[in-house]
Amino acid sequence: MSSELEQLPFVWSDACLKHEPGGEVWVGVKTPGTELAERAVGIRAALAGAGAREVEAEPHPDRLLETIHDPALLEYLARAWSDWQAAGLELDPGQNRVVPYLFPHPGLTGGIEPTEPPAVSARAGLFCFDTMTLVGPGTWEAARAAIDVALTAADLVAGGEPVAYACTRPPGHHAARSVFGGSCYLNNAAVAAAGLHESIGKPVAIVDIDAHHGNGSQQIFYGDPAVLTGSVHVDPGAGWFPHFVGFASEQGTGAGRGGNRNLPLAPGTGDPGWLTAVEGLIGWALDGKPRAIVLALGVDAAASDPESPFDVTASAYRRAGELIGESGLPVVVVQEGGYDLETIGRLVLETLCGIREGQGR
Ligand code: SP5
Ligand code: ZN
Repeated sequence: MSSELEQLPFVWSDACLKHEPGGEVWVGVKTPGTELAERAVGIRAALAGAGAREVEAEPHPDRLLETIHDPALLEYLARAWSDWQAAGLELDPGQNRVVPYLFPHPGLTGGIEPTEPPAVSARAGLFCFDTMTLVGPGTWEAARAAIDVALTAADLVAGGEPVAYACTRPPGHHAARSVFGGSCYLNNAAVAAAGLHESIGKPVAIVDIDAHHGNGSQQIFYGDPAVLTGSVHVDPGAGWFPHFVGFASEQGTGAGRGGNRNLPLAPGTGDPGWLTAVEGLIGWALDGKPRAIVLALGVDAAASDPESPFDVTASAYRRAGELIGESGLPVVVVQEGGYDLETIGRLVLETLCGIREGQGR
């Protein structure tokens, strides 16, 4: 048995397996789900096989979660499935997941703040920004458990661990303060950052290397100097999700001006271009003198991944980990995307090995 990750703490909750997306509605068609429980199972197997130490997630109160998300979103998500069922929508018209059908665009409301509609079918569009992020019976329990996973990892780092890994599922970086989407419901990395700036100090930097722009983390902290947010991702201007945000011109506002950095890359980017961007992003974050790093680790930039057009190898993920580790800062690693079940465990493992090496351990 390998011991590459000997004693590295990875935080786990069985409840994270309870979310079953049940598909993704894309251009009106229900396609198979991509954000599957098997992802977390594959990661767990790889880390256990490398000698990492599994830590059960500790329940945490809602206090930090409520600093990140609008209470209306939390109340909605907690009841979305039971309300959908109670409204009979599961049987008539026969939809076994919560799916929105209209959205209160600013152009529809003319700038009037929309209120929560009494129709359950309409309510979904007030809180969800796409049609691909469905809610079913286990969704809330899993999403809330992922917050406990992230906060437990943040506690371990606050307690002196140089690095802790949070096996968060569903992922979180597309979830903004009052809306969810992109296979994400609650922003695990943002809540971990809130925990860290309370325990370790400000600022904290979120470094997001998922293949997609971390739009939720950007939005949550856009005007907040306590958390720097940086993301390297496939260029939304080249036709990629989240399409409307993630451009280099988005740099923060007010007291948070200069505190957001986007490095969009062309589809097809491989190791050299991706690693140059990752290194640049880490350098930018370190210029802000953070006290800790939250690594929003999506491994969907890998060449084998079905959801992104990047061509990144496992050894580049290891090098990215080294660069993070060489910062000398405490690191909470929060799982975001990564959809190739064959390679997801190895990609996470390589990244964590890199962090350890970079930290000189
Ligand atoms: C956390 C994360 O990596 N979320 C990624 C969400 C991006 N999904 C975009 C999907 C765009 C449409 N793809 C068509 C495939 C239909 N199944
Ligand atoms: Zn992604």
